[in-house]
Amino acid sequence: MKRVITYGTFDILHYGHVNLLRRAKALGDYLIVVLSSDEFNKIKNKTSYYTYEQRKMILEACRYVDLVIPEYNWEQKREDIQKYQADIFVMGDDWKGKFDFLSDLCEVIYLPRTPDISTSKVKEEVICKK
Ligand code: C2G
Repeated sequence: MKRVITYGTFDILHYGHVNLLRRAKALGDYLIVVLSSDEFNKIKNKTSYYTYEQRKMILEACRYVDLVIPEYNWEQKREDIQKYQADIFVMGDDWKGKFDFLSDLCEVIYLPRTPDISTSKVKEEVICKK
């Protein structure tokens, strides 16, 4: 049973996120998404449109996602990987290199980001179109 773990805010879930989740799941059998809490989003200077609970509910409806747990800080990854026995850590390649320090614990894979889509783009276009 190969376990995959990934992190993010996943606000206003879009096809770029789903592309990431689909490819991450395809690397193993079980996908854990560590979802940024509303408080951690503030630390990341991100204000999400949906609350943590709403973003969690939406992610749990995604066929590729097996478990959603909260991300409270930058430092919890090593502990999460050990606690959840993750074999593979996956992020989009905008993070390339940033999490190589985890490679003593598990395989670290960066997947190409889906071009031309982001939560901020959706917000701008939806808000501007009003
Ligand atoms: N992503 C992607 N293609 C896009 C947009 C996002 O592949 N067009 C990927 C990102 O690379 C990331 C995941 O989808 O792996 C979630 O993106 P965000 O919600 O923006 O996550 P981020 O704010 O980068 O949080 O501790 C790590 C942080 O929590 C990552």
